[in-house]
Amino acid sequence: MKTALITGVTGQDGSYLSEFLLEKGYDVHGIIRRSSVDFRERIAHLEGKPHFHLHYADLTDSMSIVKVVGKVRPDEIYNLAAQSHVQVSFDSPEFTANVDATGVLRVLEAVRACGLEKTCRIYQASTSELYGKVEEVPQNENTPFHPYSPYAVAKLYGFWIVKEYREAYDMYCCSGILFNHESERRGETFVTRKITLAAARIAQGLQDCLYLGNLSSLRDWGYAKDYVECMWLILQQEKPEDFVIATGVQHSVREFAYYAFKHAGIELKFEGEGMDEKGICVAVSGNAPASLVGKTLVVVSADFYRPTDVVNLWGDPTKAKARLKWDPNKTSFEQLVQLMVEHDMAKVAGEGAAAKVRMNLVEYLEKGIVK
Ligand code: NAP
Ligand code: G4F
Repeated sequence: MKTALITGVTGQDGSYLSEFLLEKGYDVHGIIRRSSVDFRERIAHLEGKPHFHLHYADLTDSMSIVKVVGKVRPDEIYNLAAQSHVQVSFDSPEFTANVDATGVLRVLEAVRACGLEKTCRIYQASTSELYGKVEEVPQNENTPFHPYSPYAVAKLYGFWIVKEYREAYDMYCCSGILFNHESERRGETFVTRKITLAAARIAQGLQDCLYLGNLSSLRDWGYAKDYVECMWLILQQEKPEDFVIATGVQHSVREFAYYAFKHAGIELKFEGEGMDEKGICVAVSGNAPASLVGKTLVVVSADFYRPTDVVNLWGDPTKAKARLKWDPNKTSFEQLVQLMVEHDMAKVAGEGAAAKVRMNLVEYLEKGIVK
């Protein structure tokens, strides 16, 4: 039985990767951080399983990483932990660098300190944000990097230190340069999930309007569940190499919003330009309220613009297709939007029902019916 250690196990990718590795028969260890609320929704269903173990550690704390690596002695490490929100990296650049740059070095050094550099394979979660202010489209393994946010600059260090340790110490460590991948487990402040949740809430009368930033930004969006397989495949190759993981298909934020609202029963028409652009409801279907027709449901707000924004990400997955035998189009853009909206329609309906029960309870209490 192989042993894997996952940093960032509570995140979107960490949760899918844990499921994937458990199914492959791995003993899976994850590191978690102490928090005042125990909020581990994405891995709650795995806790208590015989081959799933959690350890407290933090990527900003070298000793904690050394202790876990020394205790678990993993065959494979998947370093997914990061302050992963690009906009937040402008507000917390130093913390972002500490986790996303120096944190990678701490993991590599922990492996060396524990004498595992010849046996332990390391996957580093690199990112298409490295291409930043892009110098060519689509982007492949040879496209020059031009990071365009504190997050991307920190991740660039992570990429290069992994490459350096591979060459200097002959370690099996490599990067997956993953383009955006989304899912029903995506954090709620990333643009796709923000949109699918808002579309569901607006369709169910629980939200009036969605405020977004740059609608023209272009992304290559894939399904996170498909992408974790690549992380594993990258570590199963004969030689350690870096790979671009992407679908090879590009869409704008505006298009994502259009299709998400459509799946929620709301037809949008976008009018105006730049900060004045609006998404107006022109028709409804299914259970979406007819009263939405004619209303402005998407508004552009300066609050969600970034000091520098990456606007043209489009990956070329040729190498991954050929060498990893991986299918980048297993889940299409349309299927991705649909599965996220369906999930959020059900989630919001549940929340709506729970909110109604709470409201009824408050009314009963006020009327003295329930004490
Ligand atoms: P995510 O949902 O934001 O998860 C990030 C994980 O990192 C969480 O488990 C978080 O723990 C953990 N973490 C943050 N700071 C930490 C610290 N100081 N010590 C230990 N753990 C820490 O991110 P994701 O979408 O799954 O992405 C996984 C990785 O891939 C990240 O490195 C991200 O930068 C990279 N990436 C993501 C994408 C994408 O489109 N999703 C694309 C390219 C690369 P808490 O739960 O305690 O916060
Ligand atoms: O969903 P986003 O916040 O993702 P972003 O910045 O592309 O970063 C994600 O993907 C990277 C891979 O390329 C990862 F490395 C990173 O960890 C993270 O997972 O924003 C996507 C685009 C941006 O251009 C942003 O300006 O959407 C634009 N956008 C427009 N309105 C918005 C909004 N982004 C957010 N988060 N919120 C908005 O209201």
